[in-house]
Amino acid sequence: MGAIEEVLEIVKRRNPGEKEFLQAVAEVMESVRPVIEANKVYQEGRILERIVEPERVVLFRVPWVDDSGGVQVNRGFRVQFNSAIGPYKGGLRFHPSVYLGIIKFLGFEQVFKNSLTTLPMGGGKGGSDFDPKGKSDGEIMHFCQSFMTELCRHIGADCDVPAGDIGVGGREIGYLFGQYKRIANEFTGALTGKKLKWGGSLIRPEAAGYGCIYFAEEMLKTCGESLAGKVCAVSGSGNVAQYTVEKLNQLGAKVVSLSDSHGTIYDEDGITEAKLKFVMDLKNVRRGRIKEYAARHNADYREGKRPWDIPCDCAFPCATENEISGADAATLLKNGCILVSEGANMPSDPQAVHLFVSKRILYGPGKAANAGGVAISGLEMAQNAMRLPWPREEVDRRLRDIMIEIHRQCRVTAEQWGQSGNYVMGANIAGFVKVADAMLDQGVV
Ligand code: NDP
Ligand code: 2IT
Repeated sequence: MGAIEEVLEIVKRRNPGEKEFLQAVAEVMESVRPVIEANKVYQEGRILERIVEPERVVLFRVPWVDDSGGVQVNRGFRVQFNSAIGPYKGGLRFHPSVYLGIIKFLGFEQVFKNSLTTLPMGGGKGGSDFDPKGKSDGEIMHFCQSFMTELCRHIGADCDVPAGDIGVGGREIGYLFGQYKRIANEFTGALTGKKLKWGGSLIRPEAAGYGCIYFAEEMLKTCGESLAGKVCAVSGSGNVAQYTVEKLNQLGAKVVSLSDSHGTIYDEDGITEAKLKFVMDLKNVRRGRIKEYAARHNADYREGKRPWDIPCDCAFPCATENEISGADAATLLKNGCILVSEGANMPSDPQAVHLFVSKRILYGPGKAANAGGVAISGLEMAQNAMRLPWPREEVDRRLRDIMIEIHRQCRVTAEQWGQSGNYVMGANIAGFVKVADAMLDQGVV
């Protein structure tokens, strides 16, 4: 058995039932195969066996009291995956589907994503199976305070810095930060995604979506194309989807879809700036369903459906993992889609990834294309440490430069390993080598 197969066997045996984690590991292992075969030092240092094992997993009880006085109990997680190149860094996800396998897949992806950003950040992820849907502000606050009461002993500005992800935005980061500050008795950058008036960074809310589009622009430039005039399908309607649409509009593209966990809207006339404002109010303030958009703006609503059968030039999955199946990918290709840039983490299943890569479309995997979010979190950490905020233009310029650099690393690395244009290989190998070399330098730890 080869080194890669052996590691995959160990991972399967040690992590039974954690299918998203196994999926993420299998993809990275397949990509780094030639690097491992060409560099005996990685095998001698058992880098693969070490890199698939989180440095620390914290699992805890989160008890809280709901509005009717009932006691509720959720599970909290923080997976501190790898600190070879910096403090653990990565978001928190509050969603009923959360279990250890989801947090481990996200933490594992984060290790390589953070490595690609060029900033000194290790990888981690956390969250809870708490469902924020239908909860009052008070219930969200009580839950966040209980969650942080335990989490606070495991994090810190130089140790582990959480941020948002699905179900965790500015409101939740506020409650979490308030409780952290109260218990730790210090105002430090132990969380990112903070609001502007109390330590946040300009452009952080926009960063994942804008970055995903900057990455798409770079991919299109390699064949002399641009986003102007392109018909674009976007999934999701949360933080990443909203700013993906905003940037696409600014660049002259036409966005025709958005979705949520209940269904998809198809607006052939395009989701203009004014219509996007409606979506932001609907999702961020009123916390309603995307279905309302259809009635208000005379668009199609497709209950229970995803956007991938809508004809488009470019697709931007910005909702969740495995939201593009092999069959969806085939439909996108049949309809002439030439580019997929992933705002979400691992939104394409392995069959979809295989199709995109083998048909040689411009396919930007999440760990490269959505790295703008965590990159600006890294810049928020820098600003907090300096106690100096940077202007909007400066942060946006740095975001663009970072996305250009990630794109360059992917291209050059893929080329170097004889896989020209394969952004999956490029991202996985470039992300891996930096972390693996740091692990070798630091000995067997
Ligand atoms: P939000 O909570 O703001 O929005 C999530 C969106 O995805 C909502 O529209 C939600 O619908 C939909 N969604 C969530 N789960 C499912 C599901 N199981 N099936 C269908 N739709 C679903 O999260 P974000 O926008 O922050 O995150 C979206 C994706 O981007 C995630 O994969 C996340 O990991 C990734 N990401 C986020 C970054 C960030 O900084 N926030 C950075 C990089 C990546 P509904 O409202 O019905 O639940
Ligand atoms: O998946 C991700 O990169 C995020 N949710 C953002 C993490 C962060 O620390 O900003």
